[in-house]
Amino acid sequence: MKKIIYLALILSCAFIMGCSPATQSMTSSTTTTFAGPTASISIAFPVFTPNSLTIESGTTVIWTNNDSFVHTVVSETGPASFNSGTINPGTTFPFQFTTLGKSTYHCTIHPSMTGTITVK
Ligand SMILES: [Cu+2]
Repeated sequence: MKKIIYLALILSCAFIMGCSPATQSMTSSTTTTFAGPTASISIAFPVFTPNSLTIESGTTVIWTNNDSFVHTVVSETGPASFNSGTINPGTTFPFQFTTLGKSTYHCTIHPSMTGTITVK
């Protein structure tokens, strides 16, 4: 009986290790459906790609962290105000733009990472 418990322990340890973030694909992300058009921006140090994006009002911009580092997306100037908080590797931050004009943003962890969203 003790052997069975010991074996179960080994198996559960192997299972937990197999599920650790280090072995997960960094490109994995959840699929979410948004109303209206969407646009995608990739986050990978040291840049946002594209770092300059023009969209129509009502578009939801989805930033995806394709990096192995944590990043943020925080508005700087312009009509849109947003703060993603921490975006972990492999996760996304969506924000719908409804006000016309040009907004700038940056990553608070890497201030040299900047971008602009222009809503027409
Ligand atoms: Cu960053």
